[in-house]
Amino acid sequence: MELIYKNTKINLIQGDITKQKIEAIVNAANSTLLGGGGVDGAIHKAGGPEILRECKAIRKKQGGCHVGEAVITTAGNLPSKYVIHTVGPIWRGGTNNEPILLANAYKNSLKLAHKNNIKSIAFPSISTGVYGYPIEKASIIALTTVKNVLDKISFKEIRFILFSNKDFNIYVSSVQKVFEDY
Ligand code: AR6
Repeated sequence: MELIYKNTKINLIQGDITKQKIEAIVNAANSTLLGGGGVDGAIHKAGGPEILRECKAIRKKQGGCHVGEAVITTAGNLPSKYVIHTVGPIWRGGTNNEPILLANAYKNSLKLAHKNNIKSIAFPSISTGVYGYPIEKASIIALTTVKNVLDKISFKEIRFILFSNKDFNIYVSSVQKVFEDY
């Protein structure tokens, strides 16, 4: 599914983020930046050791990555040029600042992309796997945050890569809610 908002193409695709031919992909990492399961594991596996090497260098310099923040590395053997690693919040019932922290993860990833002159970027559904964030709520935050950023910064394309058909359908219905007035 595709729509245009303020000159930026927003695309929802069911698929594997490691297969995307796009300037930058976003990783749903953890604060250690040392890899893990889910999309993080898939990115490191497909991208090769260069990504972990750069993550370790960032750890040395700044001690990892806080929840809601983002860092950038090479994409190694992936078809992209960069991986932006961000850390979403762990869902703890929703009253522990989870919505703001999740919005920050999207916002800071986009700001870092802009700083690096990246025009096209693909996101997975951050925090909705191992970290347990309910995807209906998370998708509204993801899309609202992107919409708010696009009111200030323009990109060529922002792609959401949803791993399952169920997740894809939830994002499609959230797009209709968030962009209904558009
Ligand atoms: N392409 C696109 N989406 C994927 C892929 C893929 N190849 N693989 C999984 N997903 P998760 P989180 C989806 O658990 O909840 C890691 O261990 C998945 O179906 O990867 O932010 C990190 O190291 C789900 O919808 O990330 C952290 O410790 C979404 O990606 C922790 O998990 C996010 O699920 C982060 O948890």
